[in-house]
Amino acid sequence: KNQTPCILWFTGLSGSGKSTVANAVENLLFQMAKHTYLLDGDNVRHGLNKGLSFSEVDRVENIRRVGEVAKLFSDAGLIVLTAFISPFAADRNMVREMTRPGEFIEVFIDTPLATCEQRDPKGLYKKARAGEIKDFTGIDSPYEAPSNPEIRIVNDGISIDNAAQQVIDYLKENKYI
Ligand code: GGZ
Repeated sequence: KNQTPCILWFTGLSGSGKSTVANAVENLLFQMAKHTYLLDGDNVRHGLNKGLSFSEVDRVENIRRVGEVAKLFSDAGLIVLTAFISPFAADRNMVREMTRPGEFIEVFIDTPLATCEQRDPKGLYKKARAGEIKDFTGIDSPYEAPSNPEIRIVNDGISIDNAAQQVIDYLKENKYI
Protein backbone atom coordinates (compact mmCIF):
# COMPACT_ATOMS: atom_id res chain seq x y z
CA LYS A 1 0.00 0.00 0.00
CA ASN A 2 1.06 3.58 -0.56
CA GLN A 3 2.20 5.19 2.65
CA THR A 4 -0.30 8.02 2.79
CA PRO A 5 -3.66 7.92 1.03
CA CYS A 6 -4.16 10.65 -1.50
CA ILE A 7 -6.69 11.83 -4.02
CA LEU A 8 -5.30 14.35 -6.47
CA TRP A 9 -8.41 16.32 -7.30
CA PHE A 10 -7.83 18.32 -10.50
CA THR A 11 -10.25 21.19 -11.06
CA GLY A 12 -10.37 23.81 -13.79
CA LEU A 13 -12.15 24.97 -16.90
CA SER A 14 -12.78 22.85 -19.97
CA GLY A 15 -9.56 23.03 -22.00
CA SER A 16 -7.48 24.07 -18.98
CA GLY A 17 -5.40 20.91 -19.28
CA LYS A 18 -6.69 18.88 -16.31
CA SER A 19 -6.74 15.55 -18.12
CA THR A 20 -3.46 16.15 -19.91
CA VAL A 21 -1.59 17.07 -16.74
CA ALA A 22 -3.28 14.29 -14.72
CA ASN A 23 -2.18 11.78 -17.38
CA ALA A 24 1.40 13.09 -17.27
CA VAL A 25 1.43 12.85 -13.46
CA GLU A 26 0.10 9.30 -13.68
CA ASN A 27 2.93 8.38 -16.09
CA LEU A 28 5.55 9.80 -13.74
CA LEU A 29 4.04 7.91 -10.80
CA PHE A 30 4.01 4.72 -12.87
CA GLN A 31 7.72 5.15 -13.54
CA MET A 32 8.18 5.31 -9.75
CA ALA A 33 6.31 1.99 -9.48
CA LYS A 34 3.30 3.62 -7.80
CA HIS A 35 -0.15 2.18 -8.29
CA THR A 36 -2.63 4.74 -9.51
CA TYR A 37 -6.14 5.14 -10.82
CA LEU A 38 -7.35 8.02 -12.97
CA LEU A 39 -11.01 9.00 -13.10
CA ASP A 40 -11.72 11.32 -15.98
CA GLY A 41 -14.90 13.28 -16.76
CA ASP A 42 -14.80 12.10 -20.34
CA ASN A 43 -15.09 8.36 -19.62
CA VAL A 44 -17.00 8.51 -16.33
CA ARG A 45 -19.77 10.49 -17.96
CA HIS A 46 -20.09 7.72 -20.58
CA GLY A 47 -20.24 4.95 -17.98
CA LEU A 48 -20.91 5.32 -14.26
CA ASN A 49 -22.50 8.74 -14.69
CA LYS A 50 -24.19 8.19 -18.03
CA GLY A 51 -27.44 10.13 -18.07
CA LEU A 52 -26.24 13.04 -15.94
CA SER A 53 -26.53 16.42 -17.65
CA PHE A 54 -24.66 19.66 -17.04
CA SER A 55 -27.44 21.20 -14.97
CA GLU A 56 -26.36 22.31 -11.51
CA VAL A 57 -28.13 19.40 -9.77
CA ASP A 58 -26.55 16.82 -12.07
CA ARG A 59 -23.07 18.32 -11.75
CA VAL A 60 -23.42 18.05 -7.97
CA GLU A 61 -24.42 14.38 -8.31
CA ASN A 62 -21.56 13.80 -10.77
CA ILE A 63 -19.04 15.06 -8.25
CA ARG A 64 -20.63 13.26 -5.29
CA ARG A 65 -20.40 9.90 -7.08
CA VAL A 66 -16.86 10.55 -8.28
CA GLY A 67 -15.91 11.47 -4.70
CA GLU A 68 -17.30 8.19 -3.39
CA VAL A 69 -15.52 6.15 -6.06
CA ALA A 70 -12.27 8.05 -5.50
CA LYS A 71 -12.50 7.19 -1.82
CA LEU A 72 -12.99 3.50 -2.58
CA PHE A 73 -9.89 3.36 -4.79
CA SER A 74 -7.91 5.37 -2.26
CA ASP A 75 -8.97 2.93 0.48
CA ALA A 76 -7.70 0.14 -1.78
CA GLY A 77 -4.25 1.76 -1.60
CA LEU A 78 -4.07 3.43 -4.98
CA ILE A 79 -3.05 7.00 -5.66
CA VAL A 80 -6.23 8.43 -7.17
CA LEU A 81 -6.31 11.22 -9.74
CA THR A 82 -9.58 12.82 -10.81
CA ALA A 83 -10.08 15.25 -13.68
CA PHE A 84 -13.47 16.96 -13.56
CA ILE A 85 -14.32 20.61 -13.98
CA SER A 86 -16.00 20.41 -10.56
CA PRO A 87 -17.02 24.06 -10.79
CA PHE A 88 -18.65 24.43 -7.38
CA ALA A 89 -16.55 25.05 -4.28
CA ALA A 90 -19.20 23.49 -2.05
CA ASP A 91 -19.03 20.18 -3.93
CA ARG A 92 -15.24 20.03 -3.83
CA ASN A 93 -15.43 20.76 -0.12
CA MET A 94 -18.04 18.02 0.32
CA VAL A 95 -15.54 15.54 -1.13
CA ARG A 96 -12.76 16.97 1.03
CA GLU A 97 -14.97 16.47 4.08
CA MET A 98 -15.77 12.85 3.28
CA THR A 99 -12.07 11.97 3.06
CA ARG A 100 -9.45 11.71 5.79
CA PRO A 101 -7.30 14.68 6.83
CA GLY A 102 -4.61 15.22 4.20
CA GLU A 103 -6.13 12.75 1.79
CA PHE A 104 -7.76 15.31 -0.51
CA ILE A 105 -5.30 17.35 -2.54
CA GLU A 106 -6.97 20.06 -4.58
CA VAL A 107 -5.03 20.77 -7.78
CA PHE A 108 -6.24 23.96 -9.41
CA ILE A 109 -5.34 24.08 -13.09
CA ASP A 110 -5.58 27.82 -13.37
CA THR A 111 -5.62 28.52 -17.09
CA PRO A 112 -7.15 31.82 -18.21
CA LEU A 113 -10.52 31.44 -19.93
CA ALA A 114 -9.12 33.24 -22.98
CA THR A 115 -6.44 30.56 -23.35
CA CYS A 116 -8.92 27.71 -22.91
CA GLU A 117 -11.15 29.31 -25.48
CA GLN A 118 -8.24 29.72 -27.90
CA ARG A 119 -7.30 26.05 -27.49
CA ASP A 120 -10.91 24.91 -27.84
CA PRO A 121 -9.80 21.33 -28.70
CA LYS A 122 -13.34 20.07 -29.22
CA GLY A 123 -14.89 23.28 -30.55
CA LEU A 124 -17.19 23.42 -27.53
CA TYR A 125 -16.50 27.07 -26.65
CA LYS A 126 -17.36 28.04 -30.18
CA LYS A 127 -20.64 26.17 -29.89
CA ALA A 128 -21.33 27.68 -26.47
CA ARG A 129 -20.71 31.20 -27.81
CA ALA A 130 -23.06 30.44 -30.67
CA GLY A 131 -25.71 29.32 -28.20
CA GLU A 132 -25.63 25.72 -29.50
CA ILE A 133 -24.58 24.40 -26.08
CA LYS A 134 -26.12 25.93 -22.99
CA ASP A 135 -24.88 25.94 -19.39
CA PHE A 136 -21.28 25.83 -20.58
CA THR A 137 -18.76 26.44 -17.79
CA GLY A 138 -17.09 29.83 -18.09
CA ILE A 139 -19.61 31.06 -20.64
CA ASP A 140 -23.10 30.79 -19.16
CA SER A 141 -22.42 28.56 -16.17
CA PRO A 142 -20.15 29.60 -13.30
CA TYR A 143 -16.72 28.32 -12.31
CA GLU A 144 -15.82 28.99 -8.68
CA ALA A 145 -12.03 29.08 -8.44
CA PRO A 146 -10.57 27.35 -5.36
CA SER A 147 -9.56 29.91 -2.74
CA ASN A 148 -7.02 27.72 -1.01
CA PRO A 149 -5.92 24.83 -3.21
CA GLU A 150 -3.01 22.64 -2.10
CA ILE A 151 -1.53 23.08 -5.58
CA ARG A 152 -2.15 25.83 -8.10
CA ILE A 153 -0.67 25.60 -11.56
CA VAL A 154 -0.94 28.40 -14.09
CA ASN A 155 -1.05 26.19 -17.15
CA ASP A 156 -0.40 28.84 -19.76
CA GLY A 157 2.90 28.90 -21.62
CA ILE A 158 4.52 26.12 -19.59
CA SER A 159 5.19 22.54 -20.70
CA ILE A 160 3.09 19.56 -19.65
CA ASP A 161 6.21 18.09 -18.04
CA ASN A 162 6.73 21.23 -15.99
CA ALA A 163 3.12 21.20 -14.81
CA ALA A 164 3.26 17.51 -13.94
CA GLN A 165 6.54 17.96 -12.08
CA GLN A 166 4.96 20.60 -9.84
CA VAL A 167 2.49 17.98 -8.64
CA ILE A 168 5.23 15.37 -8.10
CA ASP A 169 7.28 17.92 -6.13
CA TYR A 170 4.32 18.61 -3.86
CA LEU A 171 3.82 14.90 -3.22
CA LYS A 172 7.49 14.46 -2.37
CA GLU A 173 7.76 17.55 -0.19
CA ASN A 174 4.72 16.44 1.78
CA LYS A 175 5.84 12.82 2.04
CA TYR A 176 3.00 11.28 0.08
CA ILE A 177 5.54 9.45 -2.08
C1 GGZ B 1 -18.91 22.14 -19.34
C2 GGZ B 1 -19.14 20.45 -20.90
C3 GGZ B 1 -20.44 20.87 -21.15
C4 GGZ B 1 -20.96 21.97 -20.42
C5 GGZ B 1 -20.04 19.16 -22.42
N1 GGZ B 1 -20.15 22.58 -19.52
O1 GGZ B 1 -13.27 19.76 -22.28
P1 GGZ B 1 -14.09 18.54 -22.20
O2 GGZ B 1 -15.54 18.79 -22.76
O3 GGZ B 1 -13.54 17.25 -22.68
O4 GGZ B 1 -14.50 18.41 -20.71
C6 GGZ B 1 -15.77 18.94 -20.44
C7 GGZ B 1 -16.60 17.85 -19.86
C8 GGZ B 1 -16.98 18.30 -18.44
O5 GGZ B 1 -17.42 17.21 -17.70
P2 GGZ B 1 -17.17 17.18 -16.12
O6 GGZ B 1 -17.80 15.91 -15.64
O7 GGZ B 1 -15.75 17.38 -15.84
O8 GGZ B 1 -17.99 18.47 -15.63
S1 GGZ B 1 -18.53 18.80 -14.17
O9 GGZ B 1 -17.43 18.55 -13.21
O10 GGZ B 1 -18.89 20.23 -14.21
O11 GGZ B 1 -19.70 17.96 -13.88
C9 GGZ B 1 -16.42 19.29 -21.79
C10 GGZ B 1 -17.71 18.53 -21.81
O12 GGZ B 1 -17.73 17.67 -20.67
N2 GGZ B 1 -18.91 19.39 -21.71
N3 GGZ B 1 -21.00 20.05 -22.10
N4 GGZ B 1 -22.20 22.42 -20.62
N5 GGZ B 1 -18.37 21.08 -20.00
